[in-house]
Amino acid sequence: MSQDRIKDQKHDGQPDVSRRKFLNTAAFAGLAGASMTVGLSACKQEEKAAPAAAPASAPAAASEAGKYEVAPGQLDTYYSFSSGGHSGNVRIYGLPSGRELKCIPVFNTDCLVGWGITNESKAIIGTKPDGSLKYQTGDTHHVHPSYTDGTYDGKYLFVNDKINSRLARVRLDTMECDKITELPNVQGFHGTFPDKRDPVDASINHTTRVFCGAEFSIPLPNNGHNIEKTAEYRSLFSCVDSETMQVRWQVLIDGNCDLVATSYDGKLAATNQYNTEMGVHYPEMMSVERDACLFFNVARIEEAVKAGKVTYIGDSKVPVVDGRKAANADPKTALTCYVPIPKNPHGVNISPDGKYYACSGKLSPTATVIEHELVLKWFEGEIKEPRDTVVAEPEIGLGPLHTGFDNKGNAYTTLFLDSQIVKWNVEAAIKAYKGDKNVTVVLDRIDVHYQPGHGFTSMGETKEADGKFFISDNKFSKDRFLPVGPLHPETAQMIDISGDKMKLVADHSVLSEPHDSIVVRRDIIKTRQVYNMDEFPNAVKDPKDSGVFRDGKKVTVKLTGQAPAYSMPEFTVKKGDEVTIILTNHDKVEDLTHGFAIPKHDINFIVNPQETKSVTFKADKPGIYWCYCTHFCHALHLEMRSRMIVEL
Ligand code: CUK
Ligand code: CUA
Ligand code: CA
Repeated sequence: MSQDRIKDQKHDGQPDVSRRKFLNTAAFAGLAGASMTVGLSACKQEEKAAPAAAPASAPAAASEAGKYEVAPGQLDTYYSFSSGGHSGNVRIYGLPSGRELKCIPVFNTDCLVGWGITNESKAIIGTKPDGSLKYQTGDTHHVHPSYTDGTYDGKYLFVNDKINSRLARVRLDTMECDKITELPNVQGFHGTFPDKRDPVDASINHTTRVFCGAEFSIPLPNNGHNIEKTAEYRSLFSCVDSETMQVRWQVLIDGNCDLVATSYDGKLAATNQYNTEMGVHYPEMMSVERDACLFFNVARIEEAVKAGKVTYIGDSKVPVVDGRKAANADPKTALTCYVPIPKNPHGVNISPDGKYYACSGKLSPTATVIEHELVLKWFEGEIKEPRDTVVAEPEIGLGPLHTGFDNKGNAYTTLFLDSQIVKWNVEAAIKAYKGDKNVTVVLDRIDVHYQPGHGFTSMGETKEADGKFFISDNKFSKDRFLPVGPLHPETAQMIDISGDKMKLVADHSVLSEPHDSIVVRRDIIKTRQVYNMDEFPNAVKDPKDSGVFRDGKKVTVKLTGQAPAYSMPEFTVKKGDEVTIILTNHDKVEDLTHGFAIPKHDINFIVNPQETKSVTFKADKPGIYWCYCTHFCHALHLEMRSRMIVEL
């Protein structure tokens, strides 16, 4: 694959017609073994009947181009919130323009704002006893906002960290992270989804729980014992309280968790499982024809927790209930339901009408449709086999991963191996599954560039899905943008899905390496323009309160900033002091941010209007240090300085 990539690389600005070969499907067929080959040929037959693919890089017609343009001075109609992958952050861009708006540091450190440098951000990320950060890296895959009654309420955004098994919460009024929780006994925390309403208390219609799936199975507890007993490795599915951010409970399961979806009535959470084999190496993980989509009965789990039918793992105080298959054979008392799905499925998404879950096959060319009501019926004992909850399984193409929905009953699935998006109709697929031969299931296909992972529609994960845009988050961009060296950006391609045929209307470059995004109508998001000084207990409310306050070797320096000056032009500390600087921005004007950097002390952070931040460091180098404003704020921005004197 890497050789093909190099061979296909063109730097002359001309589109390379052979580019789609660079991850050729034959190689993957070999990898996936016999069942993939079957899938491959089956799909090829179907391909003939399906509508032809759009021309590879058809530009939007000239007359169309202006339609998606956001003119200077105009605002976008949507926010897109996007995970930053192993950048550890969350990004915001506008749609349809693709304008980059902000990177929110979450699990990473970021000297633009001082994330991981200020005391306040360190307290959120978590520190070791010596005050240094507990973790400095993260891998964000899935971002989902809080819901009220099935649609976004603009309050919070939740995002996972796969590396260190943490869930973070971002406040949407300030677009800053305010809490991070580490999940006990979990590795590879991957999928996450908040509930869309409270499943237990019908009077509460907003997000109260955030569900978190663990992808990797480990010895429980993971303390050096039982390392070779791989058949006993297990994963946990966790529920975090959206307000306190405490872990409420966990479910011990067979197999693994990958992505997570929640139902609109709050009754079920679902996760796709690609490793029901509980294999340790990938050939084992591909050994069975069907893995599963696993459903959790939230109310029953919480009853079991209440009734004390729980265990505890290691030092963890989080109650754990038993969701393993053998313990849940009787549907009427089961906490979990394992629905068989072909093969190493990836992605589980619920349709905006709340009726169906779509689970893609990844190594099978199919999407499996599971009916929500039928899963509930299985839990009531009215349906015998979990597999009988499946109402459709159309063949849609090779390497299907994630599905987005419009408001007309159509699904749009990314096909990683085919480098395409396939549009298919859910009700038609259900009819075809029942034997109706006169329905057209696959309605359209379009090439994307290249190898799409996530795909999502505007408002598509809410009951307000509007059927306007589908964004294909492609894993390879190769020749689509100016070359920037061996590491390429990714492409978020914008497709107009409002008509019968999909239309590729924009290539947006995105910095490596987003996994998932959501597209939110702009009226839902209500941000603050400035902070409120009273919210910061350590605020220096009056410039007259500025000064150097000594308590033995501990020194607190209180400062304010108002363009173009800090309240003290200089301050003096002694060598060996532990210095805490508290800085309050007294400017009230929107967008008037100040910075504060201290040369040779590795200090760099900002304070936004009316905000207070603090840093603590050792003053161990005698001399003078010009603390300066890093953020352009005023005609006299360069003059905005304060002299730190460190005496011998
Ligand atoms: S996983 Cu990345 S393409 Cu983390 Cu959502 Cu499917
Ligand atoms: Cu204050 Cu630049
Ligand atoms: Ca498998």
